[in-house]
This record gives sequence, C-alpha cells and structure tokens, in this order.
Amino acid sequence: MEFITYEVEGQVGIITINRPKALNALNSTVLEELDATLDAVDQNEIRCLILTGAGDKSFVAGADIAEMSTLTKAEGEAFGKKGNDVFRKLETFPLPVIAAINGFALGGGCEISMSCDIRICSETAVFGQPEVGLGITPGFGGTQRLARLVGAGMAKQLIYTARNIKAEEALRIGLVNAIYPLDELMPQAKKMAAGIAKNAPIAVRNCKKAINDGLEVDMDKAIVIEEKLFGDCFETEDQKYGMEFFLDKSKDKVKEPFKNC
Ligand code: DAK
Repeated sequence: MEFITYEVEGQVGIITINRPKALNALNSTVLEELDATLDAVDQNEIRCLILTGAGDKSFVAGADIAEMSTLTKAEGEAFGKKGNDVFRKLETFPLPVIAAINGFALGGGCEISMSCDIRICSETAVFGQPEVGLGITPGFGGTQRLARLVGAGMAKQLIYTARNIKAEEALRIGLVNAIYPLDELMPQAKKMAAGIAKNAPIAVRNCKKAINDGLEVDMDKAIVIEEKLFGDCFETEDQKYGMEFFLDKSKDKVKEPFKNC
C-alpha cells in the first residue's frame, strides 16, 4: 500500500491515511487502498477500528483538489461514487470505527470522520465543509451526514458559509464527542477501542446495526429492527456466559474474555 498503513494492537485495528505531504488528501489511490484495507480486516480477530491521519497537522484535508480540478462531469460522478462507496463501507462496517481526528478535517476529511461511529479529536483539529468556495457541493455524503449529526439548521449554516470551526465548537454542536491534547489523542482512542473490544462482540455489532438501520426508518419499524437484533444475541456463548457470570455469586470469580461466536 502506498498511502494506507494498517496495524493491529491486540483486538484493535489502526488504519492510518498516510499521505502527509498533501495533508492526507483523498485521491483515487487512497480511496482504493482504504477499500482494500477494510476488505482485509480479520473480523474474527479485530473488535474495533481506529481511523486516523499521519503526521501531527492533518487528519484529512479533503478530497484531492488537484485530481478533481480536471475531471469531466462523468469522471466527477465516478470519483464521487468511489468515495461514497468506501465511506458507506466504513459506516456499515460490522465493527465499530473510531475517528481519531488529529488536525484538519475539511471537506472529504470531515465527511469520512462522519462515516465513523465515534469522533474524538485533538485540540488542534479544524472542521469544515469548504466545497461551495470551490464551486462544488460536498460530494462524499456531507450534506446528508452533517445534517443528521448536528441538525439541519447548523449543517446548512456550516455548508453554505464554508466556514471552518475549531475543536471546541465541534464539541459544542455535537460533531465530536471529546477533545484531547494532540499527544493524548491516540492513547485515548486506543483506550476507548480496548473498552469496546472487551465487550461481547456479537452484541456490540448488533448495537451498531440497530442504531444505523433504525435511524433510517420510522420508530415502529426501528423497534422491530432492535427486537430482531436483541433476539439474535440469545443462545450465543457470550450471552450465556455474560448472564451466568452476573448471576454467579461466588466472590473469587474472574471474568473471562468474551469469545466470537
Ligand atoms: N487536495 C490536494 N492537496 C492538498 C489539499 C487537498 N484537499 N489540502 C492540502 N493539500 C496540499 C497543498 O496543496 C500543499 O501541497 P504542496 O504545495 O506542498 O505540494 C500541501 O498539501 C500542504 O498544504 P498547505 O501548504 O496549503 O498547508 P497550510 O498549512 O498552509 O494550509 C490547509 C492547510 C488545510 C488550510 C490548506 O491546505 C487547505 O485549505 N487545503 C484545502 C482544504 C479544502 O478545501 N478541502 C476540501 C477539499 S474539497 C464530490 C466528491 C468529493 C468532494 C466533493 C464532490 N463529487 C464527485 C460530487 C469533496 C470535496 C472536498 O473535499
């Protein structure tokens, strides 16, 4: 891989977009490599992913403007589809994904972070959808995901004005869950990922699916989705062990790791 690194630490997979000379901007190769990296994740071994950017300045400074500048309408649409397909793969990936946003998250960078389940950022992070200043709309789901995350009014303000916001404002509007000093960001992301990884994997995956799928339908249908995914957890080894462990009143018991089943 030229622009993506993938490391495994315990049950956590760390995907780093590694194109620091262009502030980790997303060109076609980055998108293709990210797609291939997701396909290669061992979902039996890994229980949570972290997505971050290389260097200490930028998470992802957007789609690659140089590559986009010469696209025809048809090529622009194809580039948009390539990005949208991989962002959707990330969003619907069975395992939870934490975006550790270590600097600029502009345009496609803000959009890829919104395809992740959880966003935490450094004090130095900057967010924005600058596309209308470049003569285009957000093209990797920004109009849709930002509105769902922070509400239509705030999303419209940010997108129409193309104004960048700092970490504190991103926290205030609910775009990120927490802010850390830059050098604490990855340790905190890993701590959160490890906390997720120790829980019952089928239950965690089903929670992700229930929340994602439920948000796309009305409440009556959403509750049925939850019922089905709740039911799916029963008769698994993890459900039996988790409940038996709670009910076991012996004092010297030690909780075993959950198994994939
Ligand atoms: N693309 C390509 N190169 C980029 C880049 C980008 N988005 N952002 C930065 N770079 C490159 C710079 O050109 C520079 O390269 P060299 O000159 O060194 O070769 C290098 O990274 C360092 O950047 P700067 O010298 O500019 O660094 P500064 O610290 O001065 O400024 C900055 C940092 C992040 C404020 C600045 O680089 C900047 O404004 N970058 C552009 C941010 C931006 O506008 N991002 C949004 C891109 S638009 C669609 C599909 C997708 C999209 C839309 C539609 N469809 C098909 C419908 C998505 C659009 C976007 O994401």
